[in-house]
Amino acid sequence: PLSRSLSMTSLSGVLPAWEEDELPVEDLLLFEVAWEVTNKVGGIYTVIQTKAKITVDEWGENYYMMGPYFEQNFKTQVEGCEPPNPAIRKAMDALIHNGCQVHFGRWLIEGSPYVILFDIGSAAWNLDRWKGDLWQTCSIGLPYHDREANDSLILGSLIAWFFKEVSWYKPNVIGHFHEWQAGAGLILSRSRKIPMATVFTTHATLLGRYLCAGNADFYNNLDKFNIDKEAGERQIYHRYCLERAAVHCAHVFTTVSQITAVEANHMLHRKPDVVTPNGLNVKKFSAMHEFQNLHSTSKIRIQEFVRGHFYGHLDFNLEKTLFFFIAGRYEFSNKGADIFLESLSRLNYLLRVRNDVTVVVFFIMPAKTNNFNVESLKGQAVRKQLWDTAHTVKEKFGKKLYDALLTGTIPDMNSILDRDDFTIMKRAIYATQRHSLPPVTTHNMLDDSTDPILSNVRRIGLFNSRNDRVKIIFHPEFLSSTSPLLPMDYEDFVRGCNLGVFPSYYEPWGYTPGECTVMGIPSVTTNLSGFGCFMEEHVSDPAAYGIYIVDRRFRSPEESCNQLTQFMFSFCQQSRRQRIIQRNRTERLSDLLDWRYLGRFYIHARHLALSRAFPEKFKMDPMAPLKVSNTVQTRD
Ligand code: G6P
Ligand code: 1S3
Repeated sequence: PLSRSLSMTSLSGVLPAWEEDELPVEDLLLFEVAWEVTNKVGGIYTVIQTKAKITVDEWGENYYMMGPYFEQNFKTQVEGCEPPNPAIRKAMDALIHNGCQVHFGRWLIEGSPYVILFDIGSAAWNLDRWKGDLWQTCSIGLPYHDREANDSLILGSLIAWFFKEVSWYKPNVIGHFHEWQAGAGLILSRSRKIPMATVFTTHATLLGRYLCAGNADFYNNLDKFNIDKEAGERQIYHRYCLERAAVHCAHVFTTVSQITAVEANHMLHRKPDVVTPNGLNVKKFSAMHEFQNLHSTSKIRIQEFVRGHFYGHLDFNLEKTLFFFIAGRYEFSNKGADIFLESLSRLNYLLRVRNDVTVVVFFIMPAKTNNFNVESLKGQAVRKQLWDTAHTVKEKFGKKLYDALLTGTIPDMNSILDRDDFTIMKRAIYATQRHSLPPVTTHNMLDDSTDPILSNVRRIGLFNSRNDRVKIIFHPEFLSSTSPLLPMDYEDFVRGCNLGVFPSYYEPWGYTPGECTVMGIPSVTTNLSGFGCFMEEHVSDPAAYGIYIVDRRFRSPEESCNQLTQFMFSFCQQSRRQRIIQRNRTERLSDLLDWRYLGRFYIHARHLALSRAFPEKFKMDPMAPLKVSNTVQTRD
């Protein structure tokens, strides 16, 4: 068999089954709360946005997402409408009559879930009172200068108030809260004894993220950190308290991977009840070759960009050029950009001495910039000018050729182009002369001298010179199809690349390699990322399927660098045919990442929460066997 089966038991212990008639969702309301509902900040947006479809399929009109209201997001992503449920309307009105704005509508994503969005600004005048309430209830004090924590308290207070109003109508409610920013709502609802079942999911722990970024040997010292002291020293003690209190108030606590479950146990002192791995909304093409064609068309667009960026230095063969990329939140060492750069410098050496392949590497990580730089824009303008010149000359050439053929003659090829044609061609070629190397970054960086990627590029000396076989392009902004420089959205860009490289040190799940997988693009991940561990557990030979897992757990950084270099070098040694076969195999793993299967863990978490919150009404047999239909098998 090409892979082992994914069984629900292997991930999170035994998943008990419910009797079919035990859980009538018509009598239940499900509310999912996150700061990133209609509001893209990072990975949690992807979780709730991609999961919406399967949740709406299950819950229909009884499913509501809740988050902060931002006018721009509402205008562009939400279709306002009336709540169909009178209890929701009345609860909203109670808040509105007290001067707080609440908005309702359908989020225009797949599944069109209902959203209830709370205007933080309209309720900010309550902040001091609500801070007092929080202090009285659980002795957590928030400093005035932490805007994010204050906003999360306002959101949480509004949400707890809303749940209180809903509870007058006595529905059975499940509240699922994501990450510490939604934690206050859970803490306040529970402390006010509102009858509801609660789930809290963490997508990373606050301390884990900070400690890893600070270069601590995190995983070997998990049990040794003095967590209160560490949080205090980083001035995040109050946030940490919100996170930890939410974890302990919830009926059910979940996180996105086994590795983060271990981390949470140490950092937050509660073992997660369920691991809820992140899925994707996988779309299958009816024809297998379809995604290969998409790779080809997107790659042509990236090649066009590269032609412009390297104008005057295009002495490498684009047919023998591979495109690698790293993308994500700009956390230099957490996302593994540090070992990636070091490995690229080694790869550059290997390719110079042993291979004729060129690798162009894109870093897509947003940093502070002052717009595109002139040199990059000029590159695309020069390319466009060359294209226009070639087109003009081709038109004239074609017309003369056509006229000659009409008169039954073959024209003299030496005189078919006149002096003017040569002049405009020469001028176009002269315009491609440049006295500087193609730029490493596409934007004017605000912190150029201290930027970690640029500092390391300077250290290893990868400046896009002619001798280098590894070229670097740092695009410090997320991609957009409306960009004047590289007009592609992220999905098309990924499709056009050959390899995604994500050698993270801190990565609770890691969507980027998963997104590559479902598009049939091979990727590098690590055994410190939730995704990497998940693949290691469920696929018998991940590398054969284009999932290269760097060992960052049991090897030194030097050894991990060497392993990453070897992965990239052997990838460069593959023939085109081998790459095509490998992409087919990568795409076959998509089923493993589909919410249609991974959504079962969320269902389980909700059932468990109901059985704990309302044990008389909702019973769950922990020893009941797992249903066989929950098993995913990859195709051979
Ligand atoms: C797809 C297309 C082929 C193309 C290939 C390029 O498979 O169907 O027509 O040649 O991509 O693959 P490469 O790995 O060189 O980017
Ligand atoms: C977090 O976002 P991040 O990139 O800061 O949550 C994501 C969704 O669960 C997860 O994929 C990622 O690893 C975490 O780090």
